[in-house]
Order: sequence, then C-alpha cells, then structure tokens
Amino acid sequence: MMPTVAMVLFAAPALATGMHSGTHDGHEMMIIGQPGMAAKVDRTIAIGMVENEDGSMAFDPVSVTVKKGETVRLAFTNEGEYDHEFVMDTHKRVMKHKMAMESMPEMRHVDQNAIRIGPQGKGEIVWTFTSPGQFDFACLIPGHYELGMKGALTVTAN
Ligand SMILES: [Cu+2]
Repeated sequence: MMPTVAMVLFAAPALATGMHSGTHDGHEMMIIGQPGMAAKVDRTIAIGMVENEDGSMAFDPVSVTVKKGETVRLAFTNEGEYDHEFVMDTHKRVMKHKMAMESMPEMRHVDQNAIRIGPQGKGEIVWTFTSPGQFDFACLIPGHYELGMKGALTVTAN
C-alpha cells in the first residue's frame, strides 16, 4: 500500500480556504486511487481503442480487474482514425463528466485519471488503485460512449 501522504498535504489548504474537502488546485482525491510511481508498477495492462467496420467503437478489453493496492501501467493504443480518450472513475462521476463533455465538446481533460490519444497514438497512465469496488471507464468524446466506448473496472479487495 502507498502511504496516504497526499491526503495529509491536501487536508490543510482545504480547511483553510473552505474549499470542498479533498480539492486542491483542481485535483481531487479520487476514490478510485491516485497516480502511481513508474518504479512501483506491478504489471502492465494493454488497452486498445478500436473503431469497427460497422461504425461501433470499443475498448479492448471491455473489462479490467485489478487488486486494491496494485500499481498498474495502463498502456493505451489508439488503433483508430479519430481521437479517443480514456477516463476511469465511479459510474456517477463518469456520467457527470459525460454531461460536461457534451455541453463543452472541446473540453480537454486535465485530470490525472484520464488521457486523450490521437489517431494511431499511444499513451499510458500509471495508477495505484486504493479502494475496492466497481468502477467505469469510458471515452467521453461526444457520441463515442453511445457507439460502445465504455467498460468495467473492478478493484478487488485483495
Ligand atoms: Cu472515443
């Protein structure tokens, strides 16, 4: 397990300014976890972003299972001809983010739990999963979710 040093660092300014608990400089403590250190990576999971001939889009694989405390390199390959993104969060927060993206289509994620990748591009997120539970991942570029770009992320307790 990673020590929760960030939690301590975030607590004081949040209280001092009356900001929403856990928010500091636009970064929130997320229940799904926190950015991990490359040196601590336990394993790599390759995730493709795929455009199918029938017009549907998908992640490959569509479900990912990790363990609480595990640091994983999520290695993305955009195999298509459009930009795609990956965001992982609670279902509720993914849906909230989806609505924001639909009202501001040019919005770019600056969140650490998200990445946007151009056609034929590659990218990665190194992440430490800190809470067991059921989470979503999705591409929230307008229309892509409906075309199939969503998946399930399970964090097991051990
Ligand atoms: Cu997409």
